[in-house]
Amino acid sequence: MLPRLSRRQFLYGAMASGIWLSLPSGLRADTMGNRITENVPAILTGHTFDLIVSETEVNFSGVSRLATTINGSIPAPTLVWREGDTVTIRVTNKLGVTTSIHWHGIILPFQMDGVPGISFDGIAPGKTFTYQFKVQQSGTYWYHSHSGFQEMTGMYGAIIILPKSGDGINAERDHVVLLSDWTDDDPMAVFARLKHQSDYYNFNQPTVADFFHDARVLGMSAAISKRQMWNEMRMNPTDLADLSASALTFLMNGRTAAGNWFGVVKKGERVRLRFINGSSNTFFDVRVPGLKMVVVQADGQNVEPVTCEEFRFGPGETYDVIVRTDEDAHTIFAQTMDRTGFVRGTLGTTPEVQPPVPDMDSPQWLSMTDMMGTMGASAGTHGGHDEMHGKMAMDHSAHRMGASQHTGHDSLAAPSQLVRHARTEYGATVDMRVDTPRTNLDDPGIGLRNNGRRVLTLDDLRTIGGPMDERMPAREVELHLTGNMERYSWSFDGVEFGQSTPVHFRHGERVRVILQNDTMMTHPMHLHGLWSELENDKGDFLARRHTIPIQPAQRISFQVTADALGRWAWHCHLLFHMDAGMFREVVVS
Ligand SMILES: [Cu+2]
Repeated sequence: MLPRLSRRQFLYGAMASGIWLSLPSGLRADTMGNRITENVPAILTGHTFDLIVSETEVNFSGVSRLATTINGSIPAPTLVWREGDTVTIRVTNKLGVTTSIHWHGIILPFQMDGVPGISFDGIAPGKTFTYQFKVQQSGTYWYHSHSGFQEMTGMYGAIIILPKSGDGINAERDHVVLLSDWTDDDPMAVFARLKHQSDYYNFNQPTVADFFHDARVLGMSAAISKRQMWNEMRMNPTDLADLSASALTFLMNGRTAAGNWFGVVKKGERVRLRFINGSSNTFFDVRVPGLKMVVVQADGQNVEPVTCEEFRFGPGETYDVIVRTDEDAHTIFAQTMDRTGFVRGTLGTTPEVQPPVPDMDSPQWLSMTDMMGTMGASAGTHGGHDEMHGKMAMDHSAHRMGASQHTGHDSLAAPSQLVRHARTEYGATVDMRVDTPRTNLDDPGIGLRNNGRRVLTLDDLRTIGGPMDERMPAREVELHLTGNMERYSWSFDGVEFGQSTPVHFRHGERVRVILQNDTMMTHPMHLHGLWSELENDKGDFLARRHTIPIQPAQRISFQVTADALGRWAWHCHLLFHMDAGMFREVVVS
């Protein structure tokens, strides 16, 4: 029984993964006591790797399409490196356009980082580029194209770096679980549609029935003001994702939900699952129903083990968890944040056993908290989508007093709470400014609040070993994540990448970066080449990350030790946000 599968998925999902399965059955890496069990992509080990970028025919939904692949598979081969080794990766471009590969989360010389226009010129058609660098870290990472929309059409794969001297994480079984999204449409056309109408793919629009529900619960006048408020803002409380299941098929290790990726485990085993969100547009909420997950690593860095039943992660992020199986089969369930779709796979002793698949949760509406931060919270925001009672003035300047309540800090021990909107935020590229941001990191986010499950939050994370640098930050850099939903414009401080100048870090400095989200969407912010050390609002170190998700109306900070000279990219990892302008160059000099 496959609940909630669309007819399309049901009919075609089963055949979906078979089309290109002409790969050599994977190699087995048997090292450090952890067994990496191959499934779909090849597993490549050693010091030297040859990767061929080309177009390959795939079929995920009943129609054949050309994907952009590495060595012919989706996902690309899993690369297994060893900490301390120097790796050489020859990438040959057999496409008709320039390509690139970026090693996400890997600390390396900037010329090897793989961002065309910043690190290098890209790899021209017919050419081979040789990446070479020393591997200075261990853990779970991934790689993907940084050219055009190639990542969205299949160019992503896992990287496992084996620690030089053990990482203290014991597991009898080890599986990569790489989640992604796929569209049958030309991504360029999808992008153009979003530019034209940003809620084109939102099929959870408020309906007449919703209005009468509100009228019943809140009273007619409150229901009218609630609707008016959203209309005046030209925003939509259900805008949780730019692209829904109407445009996307969700994949687990290259399989659709119906294709049901299978990972072999024995009953009672300790299993390490290396979750990678390699999607271009999708936040996933992940569970193994019935089992507790012990999170042992975030973004490749070991954390003090924390037990949860569910976690949310966005494009770019990785989490390693340990589960102990207690049945012959368990479902891995990943539903999208907007609750329009899911993907699932099975851990089990044999593929024949089919564990139950849960229903998706129902979608929730954005609340005042998601729009205005703490002021919204004090206006009463608890559960459901009934919190919009009363008419909130949408002239944000009325709330400017939020900023003046906080006096400036003369010490940099804790991040500044004073909200500073740049002059460039007052223009047509920005449709919303938050003056009373929330700094709480223990909020799991919309749709996960009070759902009866123990959901991981950023506040739960503690990287083992503490910060890489004990120095107090020498200065603060504050930037706001901004956008105009109607124009589908995304930016830092209202400035799209094309108009922007680089952010400068002095070589060797310890600097605090404050990001405030003045939009209604969660942005997974990825800084290349340097670690982002997340802290709480008191300045206490939490976790070393390469990608930090920032919720609507949230203000968070991290510290950076600018120890890597060169030019680096810093951007939202939602592919279309990056392309629409939420991208900055960072120069360390
Ligand atoms: Cu974004």
